[in-house]
Amino acid sequence: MRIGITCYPTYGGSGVVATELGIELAALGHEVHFISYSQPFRLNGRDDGIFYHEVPVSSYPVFEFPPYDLALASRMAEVAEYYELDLLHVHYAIPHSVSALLARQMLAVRGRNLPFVTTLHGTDITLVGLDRSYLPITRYAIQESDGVTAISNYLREKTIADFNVTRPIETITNFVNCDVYMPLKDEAQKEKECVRRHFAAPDEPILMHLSNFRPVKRVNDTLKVFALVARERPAQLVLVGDGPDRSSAEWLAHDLGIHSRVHFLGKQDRVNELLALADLFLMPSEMESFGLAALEAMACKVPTIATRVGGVPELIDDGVTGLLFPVGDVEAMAAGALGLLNDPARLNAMRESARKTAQKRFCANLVVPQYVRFYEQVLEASRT
Ligand code: GMT
Repeated sequence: MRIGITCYPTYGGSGVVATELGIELAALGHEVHFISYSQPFRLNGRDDGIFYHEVPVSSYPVFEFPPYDLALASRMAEVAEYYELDLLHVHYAIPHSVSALLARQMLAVRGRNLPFVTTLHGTDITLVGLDRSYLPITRYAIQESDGVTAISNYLREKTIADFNVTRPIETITNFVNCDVYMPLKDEAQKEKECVRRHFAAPDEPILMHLSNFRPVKRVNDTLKVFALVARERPAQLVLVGDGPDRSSAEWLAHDLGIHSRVHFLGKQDRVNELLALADLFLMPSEMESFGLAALEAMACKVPTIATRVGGVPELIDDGVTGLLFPVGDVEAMAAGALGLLNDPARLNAMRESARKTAQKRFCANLVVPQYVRFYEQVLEASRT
């Protein structure tokens, strides 16, 4: 198949899923065309079967807001025609599904069929999509998509309830490549120890957080949990990523007196190598429709201390592959983390279960074929 993929190319889970999906599809022999305003950050631009098409957005003095969604629709139609795409797959409904709808209509009048699949990721439904200025058009584009998927049952049900969507929505969960996200192999152990030494002494556990540092991630709760843990035993906290809440988190680390134990790494490539250094992952989010970062940690054999929100319970089995707590209950999260760190046998059992769950339920080689089957169904239906 020739598949066009559109996503937000910068830091963020939906862009990561879209990019990883494109890479996996290309590895299966499909031709993948990314159409976006910049190259998705996990692509290196030289992968076989993967092409990148930039969307130029002209700015004129008359435009207070340059219309990216229109430029995207034009480019989608152009790329689809030139490269004979079979379908488009857009990640994050706003505005991508609206642009895809326009592209489909532009080609339809020229007698060309271009079905599109919309994958819902999270705040496109739970936050932005519910804003009155976006809700009607988002609902329309979801309803008019040729196929719609959601990354968890939670998000699927939320979309049906809040958007009054009557068309079918299929749950296809997020996935992880378990050969890339994995505990470091023995031969890599020495190097791991070497990198680990940057952050922690051999007997100090490393707690890790990875996000785009937006308010929904409650990064300050990560620091508060860690401060309570560090009061009881030596430990280090590694924070990966960047975003609007980074500076307040840095100040809080200072105010809590833990800054010498907290490492802000900013945006990083190859997060798989960092995750594999951690003993516990912290994800105290206000909301997660899935929680991709926790899955990536699980695949690296790292259990997560998380909040019981959205689709997280579909990913983390409380007490088996991680621990779940109410949002904001930093004391309970710290007690949970300490309980595990002080009980190596229990922590090890949880580490094993985390990896096994990632492999058995969320591995790319199980989930990506579900997308391929879904594309085939959409193509079949769009021909009739
Ligand atoms: O909806 C968002 O916040 C944006 C999106 C992103 O691009 O980071 O995150 C969502 O999609 C991820 C990938 O499918 C999920 O793992 C995240 O749980 C989800 N975020 C939220 O629901 C807050």
